[in-house]
Amino acid sequence: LFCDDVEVLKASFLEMQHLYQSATREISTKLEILDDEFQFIHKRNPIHHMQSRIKSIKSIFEKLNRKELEISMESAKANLHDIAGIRVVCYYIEDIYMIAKMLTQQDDIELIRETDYIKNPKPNGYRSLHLVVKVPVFFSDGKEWVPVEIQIRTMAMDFWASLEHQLKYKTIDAIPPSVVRELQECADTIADTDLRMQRIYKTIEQFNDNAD
Ligand code: 0O2
Repeated sequence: LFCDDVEVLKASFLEMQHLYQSATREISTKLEILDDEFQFIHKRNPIHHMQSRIKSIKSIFEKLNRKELEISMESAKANLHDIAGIRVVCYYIEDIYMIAKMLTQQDDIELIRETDYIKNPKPNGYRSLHLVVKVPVFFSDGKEWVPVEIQIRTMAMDFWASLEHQLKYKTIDAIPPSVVRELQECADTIADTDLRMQRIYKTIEQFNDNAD
């Protein structure tokens, strides 16, 4: 690339970053409002914490390259749905579906794709609910619908995914089959514990309702 090309690329990346950051802020605010309302009504928060990130220019280009797509900002905008990402970590499994439903029901949100890796975990054991939604971002000269990938999972699912991600990143070679199996087993144990914790929560809730 020539110097001028690099400068043009940098400028268009900054513009794109601003666009996706604005979309992320909109979705985060919507989620915070839902979390606050739930706390007000039910006296507990469904969301433990949220993280958001904009994909770096390096990983955008790596992904385009991997998918054998044209390497340009236009191509990234047209082909990648996960330039902006929000991870929503919930307390219980049922909170995940409730948050997803309350968000996608809003009339300025367009649901593009839903992948349920909780009902259908990935072969390695990965679990999360993935949504791709589009949200309108308004600027001085018009509006643009911007896609955001939302990963919704429990704290337990997040614990597994974070460690597995780190292990994958640290392993130079392919992970040995025995370790793959052990990771799957850990994911199953964690999923089972998630269900047990939810049952405990329901029991306590019932107990409190009966005491009222
Ligand atoms: P990062 O750094 O987290 O962003 P797509 O090409 O996007 O249409 P893709 O890439 O198959 O389809 O999307 P998928 O599998 O639905 O979800 C991609 C993201 O989910 C990943 O982003 C991870 O964040 C997370 N994820 C998916 N599978 C796994 C897994 O097996 N383990 C862990 N730890 N996370 C997973 P990136 O871009 O890979 O990375």
